[in-house]
Amino acid sequence: MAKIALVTGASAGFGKAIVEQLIADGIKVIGAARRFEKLKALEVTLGSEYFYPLQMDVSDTKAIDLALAGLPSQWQDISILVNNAGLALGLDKAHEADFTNWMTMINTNVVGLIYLTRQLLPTMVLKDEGIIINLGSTAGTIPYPGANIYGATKAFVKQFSLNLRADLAGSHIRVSNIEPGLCEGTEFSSVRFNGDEDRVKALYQGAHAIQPKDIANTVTWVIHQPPHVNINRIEIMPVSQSYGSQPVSRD
Ligand code: 8X3
Repeated sequence: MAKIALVTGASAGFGKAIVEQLIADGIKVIGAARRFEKLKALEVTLGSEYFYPLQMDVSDTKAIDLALAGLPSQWQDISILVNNAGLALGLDKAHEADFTNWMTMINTNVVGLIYLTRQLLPTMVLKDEGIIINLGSTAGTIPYPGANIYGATKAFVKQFSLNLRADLAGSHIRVSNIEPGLCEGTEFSSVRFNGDEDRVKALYQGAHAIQPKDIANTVTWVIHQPPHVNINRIEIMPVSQSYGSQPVSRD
């Protein structure tokens, strides 16, 4: 029997690439996203035997409940959860940032992720089988100006992933946090910069950034580790990106 994965943010970017690669590996995938028409188009390409489109806004816990309750019985046995949905909004300093944007990031990157995990975890524990892969970010470890709440949500995701490992001690359920740095080929920066495509273009110019396929490769590599191996965290950057020195402001 093919395993069933649920991937959030499946309509584009990392999520879409992860869906495609999991299916190529023989895993059946429930692709969850807000934009149902994009999921339906994916279903046409991938086939309804292996792909189930699920309209779900992860920032809305009631929508998560409704979406899960409506899953056909043959799609309910989810043993792989890829918490990919997430976003950054703006790069403004904390004293200038839009508080609504902060709440949207918290509701999507944190509340949605923990709620969906909490909903699926009991069955995994009951069966003593499952893998949860969270999409964190280098921003969850490395501070930078303007990352304020985005980075904080990803720090939360990192620590939640590690704390899940602590809670699941003695079980065979695996948990990993994948932490990408600069990535292109997704809507991430366009969303962050509110559609300012010149700014997006400038960010990626000559950077040879990580591509969605690289993240999909990482996710499938994590899944295909032997059952006794847990990859706790993976920090992944393009070669062009590195660490910087700590700035010192002087009088
Ligand atoms: C994406 C990486 O550097 O834009 O999470 O925060 S970064």
